[in-house]
Amino acid sequence: MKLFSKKTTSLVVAAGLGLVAASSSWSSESLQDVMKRRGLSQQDLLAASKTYVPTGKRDEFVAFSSGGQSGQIIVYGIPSMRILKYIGVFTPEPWQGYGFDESSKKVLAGGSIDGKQITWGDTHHPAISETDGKYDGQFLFINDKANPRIAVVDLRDFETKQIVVNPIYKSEHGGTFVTPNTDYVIEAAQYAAPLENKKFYPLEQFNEKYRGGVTYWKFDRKEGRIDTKKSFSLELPPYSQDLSDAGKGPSDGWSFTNSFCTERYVGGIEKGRPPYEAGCSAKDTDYMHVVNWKKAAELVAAGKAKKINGHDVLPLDVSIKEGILFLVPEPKSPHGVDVTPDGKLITVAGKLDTHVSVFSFEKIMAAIKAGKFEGKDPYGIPVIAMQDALHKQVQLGLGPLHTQYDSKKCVAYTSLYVDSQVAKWDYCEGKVLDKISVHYNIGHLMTMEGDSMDPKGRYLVALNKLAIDRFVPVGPLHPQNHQLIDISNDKMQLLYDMPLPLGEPHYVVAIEASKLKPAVRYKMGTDSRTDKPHPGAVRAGEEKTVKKGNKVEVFGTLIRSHITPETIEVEVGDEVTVNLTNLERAQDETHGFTVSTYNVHASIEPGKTVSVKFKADKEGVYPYYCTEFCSALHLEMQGYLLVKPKGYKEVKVAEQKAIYTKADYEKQVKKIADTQAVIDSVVGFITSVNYKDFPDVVAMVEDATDQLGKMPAAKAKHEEAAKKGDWQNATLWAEQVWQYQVKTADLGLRAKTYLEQNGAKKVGK
Ligand code: CUK
Ligand code: CUA
Repeated sequence: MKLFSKKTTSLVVAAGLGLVAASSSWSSESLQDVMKRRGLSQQDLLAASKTYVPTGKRDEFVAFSSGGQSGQIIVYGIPSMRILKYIGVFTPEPWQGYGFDESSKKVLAGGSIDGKQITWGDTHHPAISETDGKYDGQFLFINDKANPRIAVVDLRDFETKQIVVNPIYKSEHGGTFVTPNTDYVIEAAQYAAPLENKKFYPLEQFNEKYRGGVTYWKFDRKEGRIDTKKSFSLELPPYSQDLSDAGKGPSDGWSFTNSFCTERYVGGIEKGRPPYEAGCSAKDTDYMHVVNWKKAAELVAAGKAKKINGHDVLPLDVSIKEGILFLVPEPKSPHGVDVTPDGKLITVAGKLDTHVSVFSFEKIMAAIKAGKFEGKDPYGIPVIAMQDALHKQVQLGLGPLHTQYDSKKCVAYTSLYVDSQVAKWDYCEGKVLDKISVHYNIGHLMTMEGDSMDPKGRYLVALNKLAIDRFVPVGPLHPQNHQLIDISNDKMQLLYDMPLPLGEPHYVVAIEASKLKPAVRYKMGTDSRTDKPHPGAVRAGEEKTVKKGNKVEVFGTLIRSHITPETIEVEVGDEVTVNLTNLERAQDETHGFTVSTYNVHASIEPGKTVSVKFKADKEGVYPYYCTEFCSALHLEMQGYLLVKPKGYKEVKVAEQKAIYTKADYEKQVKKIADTQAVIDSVVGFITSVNYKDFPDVVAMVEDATDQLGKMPAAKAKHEEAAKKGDWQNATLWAEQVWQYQVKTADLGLRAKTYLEQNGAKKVGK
């Protein structure tokens, strides 16, 4: 108790002193003084107060940003713009053991193409799962443009669960976009190529043999996985399909995909031909593809698809004959296509045209119904005249790219790349309402839930491609700049610049924080990548090491501050699998695990079971340890992997000499009694209040009970050793009892603080 209470009080005193010192030095400076000293304007102060989230308070929205070439997802809060997490998706992420433990390696291996593992990705568009066209906060999807793949992230634990490879594309861009109930995840191709894998056709046969397409990945919400067998694609002309969006409300069942380079131009400057950029933007218009995906799914179910690389593909002639595919001309090399929240209009941003073109779904349907087409494209797809489909064209400025919607009716925001501006405009009346400059060269922009049927307004994030002079220089490669803009008033107000230090994020989606319901722990023994019980899981006391031939499998556990087992003995050449279950229930009590030089790492959150596997191909002594600072004795959370030479004979070594005496033992026993008093008082407090109403506290109490449960065995050992006068073992086993007490007390004190801060009430005895 002495040690314990001294430590605790001195810590409290130190913290108190620190606080006093800090507050006195700042209190002499007024807000005015700070403004003057830092050169801040009233406007700056207003902006700061709109973004500042004080300690203990939380953000209103959570944003999921594409990590661009990092192959990851970046999670941050709005309005604070504080980064909360990186999610490894197409790229290994060491902290979370992603790509360094067995189950996550399997997820990454799901993204292998032609038997080759690809460990990077060019992520572009994240999408949050929807129910009735509204964000439901359950799943997240993202695409990889470079290697045509999409990934599924479960928002219960923010972990990547699945990567699927598109079997017919070589690149893709128009993904991921979900249908209003997340029945399908849309992914459109980008650069046309032969759909059969590994088949060569010369560029001269571009028009005949190269194809684009759009894929509808069936999402099985119950399993939380994409069902590749029920997924299908539409064969499309080689038109460089680009961004896509799903219809909603009245347009549900349809989807819209932009294109560029419908010239089908093939460059080749080496052969004296004008370059791609010239040939691909020569025409005044490209095509928006209008697809009836609901009917397409029925056609596939009716056996009208043909298999390419084992995947159902509806051939062009079938789609044309069945009347599920139409084209609408759209101005020159457009970029974003964004359906309005009410599902009635479709905004296409011009890129090389200063207008956005707003198409009417109703008009498109009327033309289709009346069979009113201006002609056919070279592949026989009916083309609806632009004026027959157009609702309005609005001149916004140079380089319109992407559009998002406000909670206010008819209000949209479009990014202007060349002008480096955001335009606020009215898509019903067709007029510009406001403009604001951003820094610099904006790509996507994003409003809160602004691509759903229920936009929340409030904030807009501009995803700027260039940061130039905004931040302290860090070399020729600059960070990206996400700028937060207040859109709650008529005039937009720039609030904050956030440097994003990872890849070029293309798109970001943000959801109300209250809609996310992530777990704080796993059901004991869960494999988080399969969501199923892990075959390597064991409970406390069941730890074992099994050796079969040259395979050694460890079934171990982790709990503050102990790894079971503490030694793993193998022979050179053995294949070693270490399964570890984190027995903790308390929130945030993660342990990590690594073995020196074997390139394995696991992050094991409460309840999780993870396995790492390696070949012990080097004789020697390899420490393993916990990599998360989990407790005061975190550094002592260690063990040794002993890799012995083949046929090694044990050598008898003299026992370590005893160093502890009877006096040491008695000191330990006194320490144990004192600490028990602390525990008793904490337990007294906890049980005197309604702690059972606080699940977090219940979890801590369960963990504490676990620790206490280990004490009797250790206590019996120290008492028995003492009886024999073996002061060495008696002292060490008594120390172990005290370790269990410390961990119990640590949990108890945390529970007590939690209860005090969260308004626990006294309960009547
Ligand atoms: S794209 Cu990058 S700015 Cu991939 Cu949505 Cu438009
Ligand atoms: Cu467990 Cu550090």
